[in-house]
Amino acid sequence: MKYDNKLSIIKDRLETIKNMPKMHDNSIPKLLEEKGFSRRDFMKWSSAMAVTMGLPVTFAPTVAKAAELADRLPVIWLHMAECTGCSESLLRTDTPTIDSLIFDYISLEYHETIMISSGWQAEENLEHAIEKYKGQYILMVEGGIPAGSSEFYLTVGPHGITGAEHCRIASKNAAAIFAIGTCSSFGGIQAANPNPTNAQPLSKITDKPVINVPGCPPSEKNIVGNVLHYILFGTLPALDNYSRPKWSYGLRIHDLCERRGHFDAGEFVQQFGDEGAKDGYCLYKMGCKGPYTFNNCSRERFNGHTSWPIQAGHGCIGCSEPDFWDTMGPLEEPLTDRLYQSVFKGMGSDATADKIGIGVLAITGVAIAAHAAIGASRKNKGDSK
Ligand code: FSX
Ligand code: SF4
Ligand code: F3S
Repeated sequence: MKYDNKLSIIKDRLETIKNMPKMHDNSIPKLLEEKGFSRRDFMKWSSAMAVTMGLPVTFAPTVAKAAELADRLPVIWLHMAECTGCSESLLRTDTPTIDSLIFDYISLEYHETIMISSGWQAEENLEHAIEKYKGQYILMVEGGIPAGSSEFYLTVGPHGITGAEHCRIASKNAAAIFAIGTCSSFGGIQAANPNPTNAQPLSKITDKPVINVPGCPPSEKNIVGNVLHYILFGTLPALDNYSRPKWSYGLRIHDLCERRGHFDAGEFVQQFGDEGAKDGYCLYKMGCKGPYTFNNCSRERFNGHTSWPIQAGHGCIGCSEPDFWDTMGPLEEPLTDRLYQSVFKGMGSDATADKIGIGVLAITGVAIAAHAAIGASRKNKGDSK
């Protein structure tokens, strides 16, 4: 019943989008076919996307339809202070491929990394896209944004407009705004202490609602999934208290980690390259921050579901959490009681339930540390690992 209702809302919305002008002559099934993907591959991808977004697999045909309409919604993508890893993550999208998705299908009206134009022409393209698609375009911003009296640290284009001003102008008439990556969502590495350029998250620059899609970088599934989610629903998804969509950031890395059984059994890697590492033991003692980090990497992985940090043998560094550069270091050591102190230091009498939740998580972290120590001492008794 719950989903019947959703489905009829989505059907109406897709019908409306269908009546919007097409940006391309070709259809996505045809483009995919030309690139060697069968209809079956496309439907498989649509099923996977539906499940990723927390929808029943029966929504696959609806997700496929939404993907087919992805050229109706123009996207403007701005770059601020960052490494371009977020764009790279999208360009590595498994299916649809980089070509079919970016160049051939999603109507990417402006993207400084991949567009051909530069200088005055690029500026004009941006102004034109903002004007032409007023109230219709999706704005995606990558990177932290120098703000206040430090705005001048980031200027864009021949007019020397600041990045913050670009964001303010572009966000004004956007239909939906996504902060792509941890830098845009929370400030990122340039906002790490002492934050010399006063880099800020996008949500501090615009007063319009921003959906955060953090990760350094976020996975291609979370970027594409959020576009599809917007096409399907046209409304803000359910968000956590850091404005992250719950469908992608609702669980901790630790909850679905493939090494979790080893954690529970107290089997830990003690040193990179040791026997435990070869046997896929838990990386907690090597500094894994999976117990404190909310993201879906353990379920979705990267690069076409090929691998992810923990599978590759390094702990999670907590890259989708606010201020992780300051609060999750050193990267290759457990946090033990340090997070516990820092969380409670910042918690005044106005602490929200979510902050308390994090406090509880931190206490869990201490328990985890104790568990890890106990597990290791047990293990170490008869085992040199
Ligand atoms: Fe880089 Fe994007 Fe990290 Fe930041 O990613 S991968 S520094 S989140 O803004 O380019
Ligand atoms: Fe996985 Fe890290 Fe949790 Fe170990 S501590 S189970 S490696 S997320
Ligand atoms: Fe980042 Fe941890 Fe995933 S480091 S990519 S949130 S496994």
